[in-house]
Amino acid sequence: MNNFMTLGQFIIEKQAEFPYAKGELSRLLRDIGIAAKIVNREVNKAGLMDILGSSGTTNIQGEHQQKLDVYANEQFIAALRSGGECCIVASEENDEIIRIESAVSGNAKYIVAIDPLDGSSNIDVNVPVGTIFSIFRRKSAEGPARLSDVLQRGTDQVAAGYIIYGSSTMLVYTTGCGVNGFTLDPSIGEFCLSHPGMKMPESGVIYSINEGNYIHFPLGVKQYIKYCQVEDAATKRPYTSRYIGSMVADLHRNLIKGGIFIYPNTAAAPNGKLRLLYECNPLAFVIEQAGGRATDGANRILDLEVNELHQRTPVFIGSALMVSEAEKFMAAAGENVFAQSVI
Ligand code: AHM
Ligand code: MG
Repeated sequence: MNNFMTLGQFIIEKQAEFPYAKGELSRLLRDIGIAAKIVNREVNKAGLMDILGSSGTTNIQGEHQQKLDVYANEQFIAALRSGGECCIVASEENDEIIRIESAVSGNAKYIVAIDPLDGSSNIDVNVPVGTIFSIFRRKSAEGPARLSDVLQRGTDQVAAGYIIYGSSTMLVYTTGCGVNGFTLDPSIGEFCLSHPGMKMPESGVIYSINEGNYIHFPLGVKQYIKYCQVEDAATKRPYTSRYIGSMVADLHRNLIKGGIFIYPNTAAAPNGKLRLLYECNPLAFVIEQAGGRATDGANRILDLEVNELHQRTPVFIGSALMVSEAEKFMAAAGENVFAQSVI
């Protein structure tokens, strides 16, 4: 007998705890797991194939898309389409929502928001990248599902998670009852439960922020960074600075070791860079379920109103005590957080 549990077995076991569950969410999670394996295979052999480099197209944010982004997007959409449980996909790589007509006629009730390949600028230098996903129930009762079904608050998510394609590949997800992590065993092609009941340390010694943008940061963030760098034995400062440039990888490390990740607003980008629907909300759900916190510097991410598909938000996410400390600096800096003063 094997003493490990595969993702498929785990999902079925969890479903059995909800006697009225029809298995639709379980099948949806299974579909995401299948697409993740296909993307993982391609990410791993990216250096061997003529798949790197620009695909020559640009996404709605005006960012350069790379071939693997496009590939990952296609794989996840194809898996969700053939699975039949998802009626709309909202993707970072698509300007508009993607309606899955066959699933609509079959009364599919789930909506998936996805960043198919986060950190894609790191692909061609062998640095970890990730996939982020968020799952909602559609709100409208009949007719084709629509954009308003997608624009739901983070608190409405029924499941969310990420896949990290790193030194090993992991799928980490929550359905609102804690967080579980599965490591891909390439020898059997299965995600196996390796990190049950993941808990984020209340505090840590790692801060993750692109300090190259320091000059543009709000005053509160500048002051918090200085706080991280001051010597203080009681709080184990100075902290360690770690920034990979793939949010999934930075958060995954901080989830395990304890730490804070900040991508703030700046004068030039008043809403920050990262997207609410398919980056910040799903990761906030996971981190909160692991005991951490996620805010925009003042307000809980999961409570933010979602008005646009590709809406951005500043994000302060990680160990609960560290996020609270950073928030104090933001509050103390007052309303005019865009003050361009240099400390
Ligand atoms: P992407 O989805 O286009 O890859 O952008 C998101 C990424 C995050 O993974 C990462 O934390 C951030 O952008 C890095 O941005 P920057 O280079 O400005 O620090
Ligand atoms: Mg992204």
